Amino acid sequence: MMSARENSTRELRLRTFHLFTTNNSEAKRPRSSSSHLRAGLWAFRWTCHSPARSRRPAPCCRRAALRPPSAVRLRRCSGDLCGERGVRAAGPAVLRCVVLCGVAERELSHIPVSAWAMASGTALIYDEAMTRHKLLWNDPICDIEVPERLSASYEQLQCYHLVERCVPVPAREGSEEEILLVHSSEHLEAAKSTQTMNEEELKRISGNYDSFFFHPNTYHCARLAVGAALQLVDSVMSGKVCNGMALVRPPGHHSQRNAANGFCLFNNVAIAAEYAKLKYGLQRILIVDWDVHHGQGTQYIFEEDPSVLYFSWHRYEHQEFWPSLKESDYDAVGLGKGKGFNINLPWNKVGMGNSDYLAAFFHVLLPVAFEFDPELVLVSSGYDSGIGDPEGQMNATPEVFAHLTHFLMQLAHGKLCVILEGGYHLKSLSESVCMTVKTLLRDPLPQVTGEMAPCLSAIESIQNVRAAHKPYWKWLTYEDTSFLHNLSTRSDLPKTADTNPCADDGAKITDSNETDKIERFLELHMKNVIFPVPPIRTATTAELKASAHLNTFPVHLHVVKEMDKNEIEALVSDFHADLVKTNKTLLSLGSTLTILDKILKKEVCNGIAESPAASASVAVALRHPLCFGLQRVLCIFVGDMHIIPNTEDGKILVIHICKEEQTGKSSSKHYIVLNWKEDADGNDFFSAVLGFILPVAYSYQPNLIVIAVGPNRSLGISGISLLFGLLQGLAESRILAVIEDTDINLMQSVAKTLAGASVPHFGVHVPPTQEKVNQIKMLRNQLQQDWKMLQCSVNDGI
Ligand code: Q9C
Ligand code: ZN
Repeated sequence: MMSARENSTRELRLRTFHLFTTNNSEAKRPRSSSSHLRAGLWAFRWTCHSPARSRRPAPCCRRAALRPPSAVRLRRCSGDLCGERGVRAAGPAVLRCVVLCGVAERELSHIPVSAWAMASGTALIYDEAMTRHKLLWNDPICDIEVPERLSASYEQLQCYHLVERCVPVPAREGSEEEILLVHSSEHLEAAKSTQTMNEEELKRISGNYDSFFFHPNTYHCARLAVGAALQLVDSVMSGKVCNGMALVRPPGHHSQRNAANGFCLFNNVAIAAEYAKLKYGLQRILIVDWDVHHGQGTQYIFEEDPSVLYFSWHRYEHQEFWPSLKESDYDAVGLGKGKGFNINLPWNKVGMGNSDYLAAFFHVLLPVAFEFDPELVLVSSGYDSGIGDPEGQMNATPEVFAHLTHFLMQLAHGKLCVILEGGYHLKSLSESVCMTVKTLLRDPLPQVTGEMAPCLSAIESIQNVRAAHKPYWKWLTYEDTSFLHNLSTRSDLPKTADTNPCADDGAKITDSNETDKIERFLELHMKNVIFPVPPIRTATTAELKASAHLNTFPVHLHVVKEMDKNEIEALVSDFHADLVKTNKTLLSLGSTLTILDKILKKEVCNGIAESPAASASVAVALRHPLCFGLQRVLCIFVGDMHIIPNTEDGKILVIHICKEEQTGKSSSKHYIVLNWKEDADGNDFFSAVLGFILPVAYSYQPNLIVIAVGPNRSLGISGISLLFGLLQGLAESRILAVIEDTDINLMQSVAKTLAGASVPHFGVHVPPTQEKVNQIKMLRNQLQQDWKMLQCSVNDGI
């Protein structure tokens, strides 16, 4: 282990030197006086484990101006380098040094926030050239796929200052060879031949396909769209960035081996997946298609391929909605070797909203995805599933896409490529794009709005897809899953044939009023949703930093000032002399309260405190006036916790995870006991986090989360880190960790996760035992009336 790390440091040093020398054409060696070098050295120091024994730190490193303004900025480096991946891990950090070197010298004197943010590594691909494909004639079916979809999204990104925080990556044309990875040469030639056609010919050939239009620029744009997706895959797989988004037109997911379809010419995401398999030898790729249409093109391409797991939810309405295919239903699970690797979640009603989408993630996609354990995640990112879209007619608001993105960032070490598909309400589309990119950049997430309860029809669809996939996925083994044949939506099917609201002019006028109304709604809504990001990510104390060896830890942790004993005593005295028994407890309580204070004042997002008596610390903190203004605090207790706060007024919800032997207590609405002992041979906790803890937490919508780890904990480091990683989506990321544990590795891992590193890899996934599943089932039955996001079937308790 040590030698791998040393190796990695050495390699990093060599490669860094190499980059300096090749990056600067005038000087063959790094100039010690150059700001480039200083910035590079800075990055080097922080990204490698060397505490600069041999060299004194450059004086500039000590200057505030050259420090990253928050832990956020360099955390990816830490994630990669602190992992147990040895030499291989050197790549990303080195490449990030290049990014830093790319900052112009004059900017370095007061380095802008954006420059440091680049180091966190989110690629953005946008090329105006892709706006040059457009509809030349009248066609009410295709007229929504406009160039402004791209430009409006980009302008909104500029508005939020997100563009400058991303790494700009140029698009390129996908080569013919690359297109042929998925498409037939007949299809390629047909597309190529349209470049020189006149309008009449274009119109004629467009008529050969369902819902497609050609423009003389279409072929070029479609090749750029393919190339953009491949550039994104290369940027992520090479470690240049950890994630990214490509804004492309035309979209891709309806396109098939031999046909254009549904505004799509080449299947950008499918080509990206084949390319990633070929070029990087990937064996497991997850494609998440959250566009409101079924990506039947993608389904056909990977139907028999177990190396690509395809998930799509889509407006279906019992096959009434386009493309109206039998094979878009939940029972299309894949073919041959690919059985189980195609997951369709059909929506049989319009108006699906935030809670329906979250329920689909909790009860279908995420557990499958964690069990699949992808090496790369691609998103067919259509925003026609968002509110106001004329095609989708759904109700999900932009911030839900932040949450969907955040969940997917917990997979594949954060390797996530988001590629645009549909989205036809310009305001809804561009706000949703912004929420996605903001999340990729690791800003804290806004709270999801709306009632947290999936609708009946959504639950029915979720139940059926779970039943269909039970034979293929271990986590479903002991779950009760039976098919539901009499769906509640069967009766309200339209009786008349006319389901197209665009058919008469009256409908069009109503539509445009509706569009304006949603636009005004979103203008206001986003003002309520977007909030200022605290300047510092993670707070901790000096003792902790030293004891957990966080000094050499590359993530920048903010050390809070210690209080002296008198100060703390004054602070604590009135309430709880009873709880605070030792001096040591008192001191640690001081730090806990200081960190909590900073979280609540929004000076930091989250913090980590060590305590010799975690349950006492938490009890005191929660009774402190600081917490009086909070409506809902979610407390997750792991291990033995002797003092349980009073949960009667509903302002505190406790989930207590402990070994089974130790408790006879029973669960109630605000005090939930989860007896869980992680399997020694593998990780089974993810199913409890995804299927139980997250649904309860999202139903509750806390303003603050306290996670306390006491003695005798029954979870391993990876389980606890997963909990931290996933719960960061809630409470605007306000998480206080209080840890009573001498396990330095746990401290480090929690600190890293809070600071924004991707969650560490879990052990082998093992299915939870029947006993464990039964416990979850019982809790679900008991609590799903109170915490409605737990609902995933209509059989019992509803
Ligand atoms: N009555 C994407 O969102 N609608 N494509 C056809 C025919 C086509 C959507 C309606 C919708 C295509 C990428
Ligand atoms: Zn779509």
